[in-house]
Amino acid sequence: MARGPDAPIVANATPWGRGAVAVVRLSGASLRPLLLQFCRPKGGFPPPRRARLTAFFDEDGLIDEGLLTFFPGPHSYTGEDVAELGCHGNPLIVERLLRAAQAAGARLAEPGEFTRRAVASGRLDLTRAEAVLQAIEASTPEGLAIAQAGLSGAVAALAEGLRAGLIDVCAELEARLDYPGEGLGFTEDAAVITRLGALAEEARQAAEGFKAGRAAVEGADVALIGPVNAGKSSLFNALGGSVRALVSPEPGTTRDVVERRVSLEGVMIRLLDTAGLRDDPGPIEAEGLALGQALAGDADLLLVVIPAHTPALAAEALARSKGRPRLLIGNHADRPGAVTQLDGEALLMTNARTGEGLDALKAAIPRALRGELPAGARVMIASARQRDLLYAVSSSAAAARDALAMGLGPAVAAEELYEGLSSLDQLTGRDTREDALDRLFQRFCVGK
Ligand SMILES: Nc1nc2c(ncn2[C@@H]2O[C@H](COP(=O)(O)OP(=O)(O)OP(=O)(O)O)[C@@H](O)[C@H]2O)c(=O)[nH]1
Ligand SMILES: [Mg+2]
Repeated sequence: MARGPDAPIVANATPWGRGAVAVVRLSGASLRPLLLQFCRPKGGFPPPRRARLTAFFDEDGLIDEGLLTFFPGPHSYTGEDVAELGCHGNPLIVERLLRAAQAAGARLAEPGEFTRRAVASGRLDLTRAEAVLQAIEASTPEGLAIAQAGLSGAVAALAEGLRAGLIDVCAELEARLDYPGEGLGFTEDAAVITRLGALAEEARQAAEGFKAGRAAVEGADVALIGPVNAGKSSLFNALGGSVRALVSPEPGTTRDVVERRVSLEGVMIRLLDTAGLRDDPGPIEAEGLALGQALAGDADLLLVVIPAHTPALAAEALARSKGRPRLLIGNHADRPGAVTQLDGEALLMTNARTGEGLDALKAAIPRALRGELPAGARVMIASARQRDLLYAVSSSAAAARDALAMGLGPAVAAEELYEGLSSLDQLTGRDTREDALDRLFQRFCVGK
């Protein structure tokens, strides 16, 4: 079977399961003869991009009757010939179709391979390829809007704008290097320094939006932790709006990790209730504790529930959550002697029994997940890869600015800017290193 970069590949493009229709997709250099081995379109091969009623066959006979649509390269998703076979949505049919395509010479696609080919052929830049993944993953309308902006080139345009700015300054610096004696006619240092500062700030602000973007696209995991009887399960029930976890005055009520989905201000949250911490847990409780700690270890935000009337009991939970994104909640706010701060840090006061303080908590959670955004900032990115590269661009521009300000000369500043340009190249995939591509595309589903 052909294994070259444009060898024919095939995959199921729709979710496995039963439905009105399923779509099997193929891509490759010249698909027509391959398709005609197992597709019999009624009235001849369909014209480009027009669906035609087609019988699909294998050696056992008719597989199904469906629609064949042919997208000749280079004006297709991948830039190669692409075919979509629409059939009835039954996994038995889809499997037979996949086997027939393989018998005709296609191989099963790797995850993300269709989109990877689109990048390789220049049909998509990397920021748009990431937006494809986000458009599939988005769990809120805000997330979908970010993905769609990325698809229509918002991140690519940001990168192009930064690139144009950096190249402009580079040209200016190179001119000084070429004609060192001629001070006249060149932009004053101060103006270049201001320009570089603005570029550094633009890249930094775009990077800062990552937390908010990721929360909107992927949602977030939030775990309740704290000592036994702090009121974790009571808050879990109150945040979710109905009783899902057992609540009792007996310490060690929760053993398993209980989870539910809660949407707070447009952020889709997987809320986890965990077993309470205490010194002498029984063997089953200890296992529950270990499980809870493992899951809480991966959470995006920890809600540390402190019994405000006996805050000393929360020492372990506080130590465990130190340095992690967390909110300190003072529950049992109604109890005599309830403290409202701990180590100088104000507690978010709640009474899980009456619901007091709950609205403030519901507002604080999405705020913590989104992070602080500069006023009026537009969130554009939801990819950690893009965030890291934008920070790199920002620090290159800032380093070039500082080099000029300290009088280190245009050569040093220009060197920094070339670094920044190389980060931008990685952002859009102009300079596409294989390992970065591998990491990106393995997150895709097969068939995309
Ligand atoms: N007075 C008062 N009682 C509360 C408050 N929150 C919870 N309780 C009570 O405290 C007891 C323990 O509550 P849970 O929600 O089961 O506590 P937990 O942290 O989940 O405990 P474990 O599962 O054992 O770790 C129950 O009797 C609750 O009704 C509160 O804010 N004020
Ligand atoms: Mg509990």
